[in-house]
This record gives sequence, structure tokens and C-alpha cells, in this order.
Amino acid sequence: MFGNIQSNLSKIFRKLRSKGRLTEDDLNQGFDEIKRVLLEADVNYEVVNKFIEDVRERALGQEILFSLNPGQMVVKIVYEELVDILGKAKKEIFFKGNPAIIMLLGLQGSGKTTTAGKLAVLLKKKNRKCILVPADTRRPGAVEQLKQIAEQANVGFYEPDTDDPLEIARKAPKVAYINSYDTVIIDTQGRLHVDDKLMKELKQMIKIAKPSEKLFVADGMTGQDAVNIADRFNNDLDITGVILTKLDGDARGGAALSIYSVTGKPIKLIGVGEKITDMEQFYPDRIASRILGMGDVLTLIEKAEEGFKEDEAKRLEKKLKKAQFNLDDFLSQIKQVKKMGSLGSLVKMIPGMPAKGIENVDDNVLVRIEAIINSMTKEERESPEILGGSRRKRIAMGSGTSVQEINQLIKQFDMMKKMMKTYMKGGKRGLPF
Ligand SMILES: Nc1nc2c(ncn2[C@@H]2O[C@H](COP(=O)(O)OP(=O)(O)OP(=O)(O)O)[C@@H](O)[C@H]2O)c(=O)[nH]1
Ligand SMILES: [Mg+2]
Repeated sequence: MFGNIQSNLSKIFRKLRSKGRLTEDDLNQGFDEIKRVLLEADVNYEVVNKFIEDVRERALGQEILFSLNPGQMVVKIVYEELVDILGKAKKEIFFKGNPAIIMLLGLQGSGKTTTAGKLAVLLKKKNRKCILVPADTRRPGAVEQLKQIAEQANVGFYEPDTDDPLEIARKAPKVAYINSYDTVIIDTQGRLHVDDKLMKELKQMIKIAKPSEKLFVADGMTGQDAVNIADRFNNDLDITGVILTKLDGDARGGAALSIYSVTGKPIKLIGVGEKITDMEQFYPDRIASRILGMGDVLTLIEKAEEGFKEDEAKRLEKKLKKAQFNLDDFLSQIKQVKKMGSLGSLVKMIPGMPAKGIENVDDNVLVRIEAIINSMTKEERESPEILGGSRRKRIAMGSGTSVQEINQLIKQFDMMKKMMKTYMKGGKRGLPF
């Protein structure tokens, strides 16, 4: 997620931090570079301009030029301003009425139907009883697609007896109520472009169904286009929030960074993969830290908690905090990660792990890491610093790997530990700079 923007920004910050003192020229040059990176990521032009002006004003106003660590100060300001334009705080899905109605809106292929299933899975965890309603009756196969997704999510499905979306919007809530569903998720039709006919139909549906949430589903890969369309939907239909999909790919970040500032409507959830469980709450602070390349220990811990037994997660969290992290933890974490699927995305959240290239960590590599660690004694796993040449040779023999691979593993482990220490020193929200 946001790999390019992340690596470009860290280059700029590294440069700024490498200077003991910063002149006004240094700062202005830094801001120009940040501006370029944001524009390259397809962030809306006006949003970028305002962002840079806000950062500049704060930076120059805070006597940054004389502060002890000016580079760090700049990063802190950029981080806080990023959190602001991303929407400040997380926003929950809002439920009103029985059943509560959630409508998913958006262009063709943005991910509405997939999102309907993901949302139902997410809400099930909050004890909501969902029924999926197909109001997209025009595209062949659309009803069937949603039906299969409902089966997969193991939630209710409304079988329409008409092709008229308005009729469906009228009947489905009643059927849901009779069958004790408390949440109705309506999947609507997408069009290639925004057109008046679509808007008119959606407006009528909204009038009939009275949804408490009108969520605009936007393709996170598309940058400013998504923002313009969101703006149009918002003007016509007064959307209540946004779901950004496909952030697992190489989304440049433009949509995520602009959509709240342009529409005033918060991003509530993000889609991070094709699987039905690949949806997350959107946390502006966590995304900002991810964009700044800090890794995302918080999200990692939260994900881990779902997969781990509760006490195992607590133990890990404690260790993470103290940065007492040994090779056993490294291994058990990798094993848990394996269970949780989507390895690439999880590993990327570990602080210090480079965003690029890590996607290539495949199961084969994991098996070898596991073999290496299993060939170590208990003492060696707890204190890897005792691993001298002869021990490494023995472990290589025992695990069927090579000394180089062991060297590499230890190097990665050391790097991760070091990054965690730095990160944790500043508290959970601190900056590792
Ligand atoms: N990688 C990834 N793919 C996604 C995500 N969300 C949706 N997709 C994919 O995007 C494609 C389109 O998704 P749909 O849910 O069918 O989109 P839609 O908005 O319902 O499309 P129409 O019904 O044609 O308007 C599918 O191949 C999905 O698997 C996501 O978060 N990540
Ligand atoms: Mg669809």
C-alpha cells in the first residue's frame, strides 16, 4: 500500500534529518519535494497546496530552525497534518432503524458487490444479522454473484422476484424485518460513467429505502478520478462515507489522501484483498504512519489478536513494547502470520521491513526459516548473539541450509529488533526518527 509515496517521502526526510541545522531554504526545498511526491501520487492539487501551506506555516512558526532536532520536528508536523487530511479519527458505521439499511454506491467494477460480502462478515463480528440485497438486476450474473458471496459469508440473501430496483428497495427491508435481520446491505448497479439516469434511480431508491448509511465504494487504485466521482455522488446523493477498495495493490495513495478533504465525508473502511475477510477499519493515524514508513505495529497487533489466542497476543505485545524479542517469538509470529493468510500485507506492517520485495517472502522461505530456528538450542534462540561461526555451521548442517542463509536471517532479525526498540521508545504513537 502506498509503496512509492512512502519510499519517496522517507528519502526526503532522511535528507532533512541528516542536516544538523536547517535553514529556511532547506525547509522550502524539502516542502517542494514533498509537494512533488504528493502530486505524483495523484493527490488532488488543491489538497496538496493547502497541505503544504499548513505544514510550512506550522514549521516556520514553531521556530523549527532552532529546535534541537529540526528534521524530526518536520516529520512530526507532516505526520499530524497527514492524519488531519485523512479524516482525523476513525469513523464507525452508523446504524439507525430496524432494520438498519446500508446502501453501497459507486461506479462499475469499483468493488461494491465484493464489499457487500466483506462488510457482512465484518458486521457479523459485531453481532449484526445481515441480509444482502441485489438491486443490480441489469448486469447479467450480478444477482447470482451476490448470492454466492452471501453463501460464502454465511449471511442472509434476499431473492428478488422482480427486475425493478425500486421495487426491490421497497420489499427487501420488510422481508428482512419479518425474518429478524437487523441489517440490510443493498448492492446497487454500477455504470461506466456517472449519468443522470443512474443518479435519478439511486435518488429514488434512497427515498424509498431511507438508508442510514450511503457508502460510496471507490477504487483506491484510481487516484483523482475516484475523488471527482465521489464528489459528484456526494453532491447528488449526500453520501455518508467512503469505502476505499483495492488498497492491497500498488495504490498510489491519491484517492485516500484527497477524498476526505474534497468531499468532507470520511473513509470508514478499506478493502485490502480479494478474500471475503480482506476488509479493515480505516484509521487515519495508522495510515499516516504507514505512509511515513513507520510500519504499523498497532494494526499488526490487532490482526494478530484475531488469529492468536488472547494471552499469546498479550505476551507478544509486552515483548514488542520492551523490545525483548527473541528468535522463538520471531518464529511463532511467522507461524501465526502464515495461519492468517495474506502474508505479504502483514509482513509489510512490521516496522523496519522494507515495503518493496517483501511480497516475495513465500512459503518456501518460511519453511527454511523455521528449519533454521528449529535447529537451534533454546539458549541460541533466546540469545542469538552467541551464534559464532561454528554454531552457525552446525545449524546449517542440521537444517539443510547454508551459513549464508543463517547470516541473513540473523541480520533481518537484528534489524527488526533494532527498529522495534527505536519505535517503542517513542511510545506507540511515537516516531522512529
Ligand atoms: N485486490 C482487490 N481486489 C478487489 C477488492 N475489492 C474488489 N476487488 C475486485 O474487483 C473486481 C470488481 O469487484 P466487484 O465487487 O464485482 O465490483 P462492483 O462494483 O460490484 O462491479 P459492478 O457490479 O460491475 O458495478 C473483482 O474482481 C473483485 O475481486 C480489493 O479490496 N482488493
Ligand atoms: Mg456488482
